[in-house]
Amino acid sequence: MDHAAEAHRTDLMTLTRHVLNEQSKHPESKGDFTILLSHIVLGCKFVCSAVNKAGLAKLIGLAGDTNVQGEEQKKLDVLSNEVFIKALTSSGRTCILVSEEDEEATFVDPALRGRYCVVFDPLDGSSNIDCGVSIGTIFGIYMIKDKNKVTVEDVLQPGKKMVAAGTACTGALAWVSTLQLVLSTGRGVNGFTLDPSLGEFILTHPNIKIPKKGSIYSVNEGNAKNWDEPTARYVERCKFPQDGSSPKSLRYVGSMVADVHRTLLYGGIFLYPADKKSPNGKLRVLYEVFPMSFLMEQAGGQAFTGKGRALELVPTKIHERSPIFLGSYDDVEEIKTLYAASVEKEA
Ligand code: FDP
Repeated sequence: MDHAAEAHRTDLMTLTRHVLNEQSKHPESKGDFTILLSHIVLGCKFVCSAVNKAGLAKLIGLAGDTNVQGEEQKKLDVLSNEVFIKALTSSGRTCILVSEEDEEATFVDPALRGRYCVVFDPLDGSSNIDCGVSIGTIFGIYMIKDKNKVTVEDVLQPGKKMVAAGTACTGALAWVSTLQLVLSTGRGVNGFTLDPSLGEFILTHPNIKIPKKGSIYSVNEGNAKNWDEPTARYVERCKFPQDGSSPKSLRYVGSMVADVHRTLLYGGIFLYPADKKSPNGKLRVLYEVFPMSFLMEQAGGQAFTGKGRALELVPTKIHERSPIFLGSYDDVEEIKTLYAASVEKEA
């Protein structure tokens, strides 16, 4: 018997244990972050389970716009948002919440306020739900100084000020649906997989490092006719490399959470550039661009907006958008060079 392997198998590093270990490195910490995270995890598990149930309900013909009582059924993204808002509010650890689903920020009742601001997209990739393709949740966390003086400015902060970011992404392994949660608290990136029999996230991808250069590019090429020159040239180079290397493969799920999850694990680049129709790109700064850029940098990659480091952006409104290029260090470096050259040409 391999005792070392056996000991490893029975010594499970759950997400909670991992975060408590981290917490013990900060004697001043009171466990607030661990409590907050357990409420975020609840939201992530809910989204995964609701999406699985919806798929099954559709298969056996139960889904529709109305439920058995004749009431209109809530759409999954609306339902997921409600679960997140309620879980985060009741945690007693949050003060402002910004969700992709809500036009305005939610200010938590003063009696329930804590020190954290959470920005999130409860159900990213919603256009992929009906076909069972990977979707998930994206979140970023800021900390405020004074919970008695809370304003929206507390979340209009550059991404480099986030204290943590993460994603939860659905998938399937051997016909069993899975949920993988990736988390960074600013000291590297760790990946956890939900063990459905235990209901616990177990550390399965410790200390994730993105390959320095990748062989995949991920972009919606249907927008190519509206791209600017550096983006168009970069994608051309992915297909016809100038250095004699093999062309990159194209992979595009269309759920940012899934495309970035793959990029983090396999390397390469994910692009959602500006184009003539959307000069600011499509993706939202606070709860898409920032958390993903935070994870990328923590894993050794880069995130660039076409103008500068993504985490330096200072959003002026909560649903602001930005172009984004993120992934392996060398791949992002290449597109940075192309943008720098086009700025020089224009000057
Ligand atoms: P979706 O509209 O399905 O919610 O957040 C927006 C998003 O998905 C991202 O998850 C995804 O990367 C992107 O939009 C896909 O946009 P395109 O359909 O324009 O490619």
